[in-house]
Amino acid sequence: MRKEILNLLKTAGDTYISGEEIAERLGVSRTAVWKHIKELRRAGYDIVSQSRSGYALRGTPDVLTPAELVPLLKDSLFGTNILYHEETRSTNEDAKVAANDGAPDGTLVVTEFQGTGHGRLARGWFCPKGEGVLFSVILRPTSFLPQEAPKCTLLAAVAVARAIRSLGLDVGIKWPNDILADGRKLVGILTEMSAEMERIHYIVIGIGINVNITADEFTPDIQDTATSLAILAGHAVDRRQLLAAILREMETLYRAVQNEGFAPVFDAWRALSVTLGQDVRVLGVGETFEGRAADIDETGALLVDTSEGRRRVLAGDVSIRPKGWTGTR
Ligand code: BT5
Repeated sequence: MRKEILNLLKTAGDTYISGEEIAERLGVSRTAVWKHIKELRRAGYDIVSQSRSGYALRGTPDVLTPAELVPLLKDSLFGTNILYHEETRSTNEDAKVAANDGAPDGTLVVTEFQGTGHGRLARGWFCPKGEGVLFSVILRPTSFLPQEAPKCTLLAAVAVARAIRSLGLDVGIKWPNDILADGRKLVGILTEMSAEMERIHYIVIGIGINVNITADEFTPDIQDTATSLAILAGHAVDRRQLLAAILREMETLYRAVQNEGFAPVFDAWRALSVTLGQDVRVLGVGETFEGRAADIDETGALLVDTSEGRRRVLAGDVSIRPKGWTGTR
C-alpha cells in the first residue's frame, strides 16, 4: 500500500493530491492513508501537507529500495525480483543463498551497507553506509558453458564503465575486474559460480562502486589507491540513476551474449581497456614476471608478451602492476 501511495504522489509531481482522493483510488480509509504517509515520512520522504489540498512529495531519500528502483527499472530483467537489505554482510553471499533457494535469472540483491563485503582471495571491500552502490545479480544463462563464466566479469566491467562514462567521466577497465579513473580504483567486480561440468546452476556478479565517498573517508590502506565518482565529478552523484543505468547496460549485453556469444563484449572491453598495450608486472602465486599486455584471448585470459614468448594469464591468481613495481601484492 505504501508503495502505491508513493507512486500516486510521484505521479502527481508538484501538485497536491487530497487524502480523500488517495483513499478512494486505493480503496482504503483516510486514516490508513494518513498512517502510511507518516511511515513514508519516517523513511525519509519529504511529504508536505495542506489542510485543503492534501499531500505533495517534495523530496525522496537517497536509498536504493525497491520503491525507488522499480520505477526506474520498468520492463527490465533486473527489476523483476529485487531483494533489498538496508544492511547486510555481503550481497554476494545473500545472492548465493537466494540462488540456492531458487531465485530466478535477473534477481538483484542490493544494500546500503556490507559488514563483510569481499573481493577475490577473501580480500575485503570497504564502503561507508549509503555512499556506494553495492549489489549482486544472479544470472542463470542457458546459452554458454561453465568455463565461459569468467567472461561475465568482462561483461559487467563494460556495463559499469559505459554507465559511468555516460556521466561524462573518463574511466577505463584494468584487467580483469577493476575500473580505474586517474589510475585509482573506483569499482571492484567479483564473479562467482555454482555449476556442474556441463551446466551452470547460477552465476553471481557482485559489484561495488565508490560513489559519494570523500577522500578522507577511505581507510588508510586504500587512501592512495582508491577514488570515488564524487571526487572525480566534484559533486554528489545520484546512486539510483547510476544503478539503473548500469543494469540497463548489463541487460543489453547479457541479451547480446545469449544470442550471439561474447564477441561484442570482447570488442567493447578492448576499447575500454587501460591494460592492453601497457608494460606490466604479473604477480602470481610463487612467480613474478614482466611483459607487455598484448590482448585477451577467446576465454578472457590476458596475453602477456615476455622476452621468453607469450604467456597466458588467468584471472583469480594474479595481480597486475606497472612494470618495475616493487611493492607488495
Ligand atoms: C574486487 O576484489 O575488487 C571485487 C570487489 C567486489 C565487491 C562487491 S560489493 C558487492 C558484492 N558483495 C561482496 O561481498 N563483494 C561484491 P579484489 O580485486 O580482490 O580487490 C580487493 C582489494 O581492493 C582490497 O584488498 C583493497 O585493497 C581494495 N579495496 C577495498 N575496498 C575498496 C574500495 N572501496 N575502493 C577501492 N579499493 C578498495
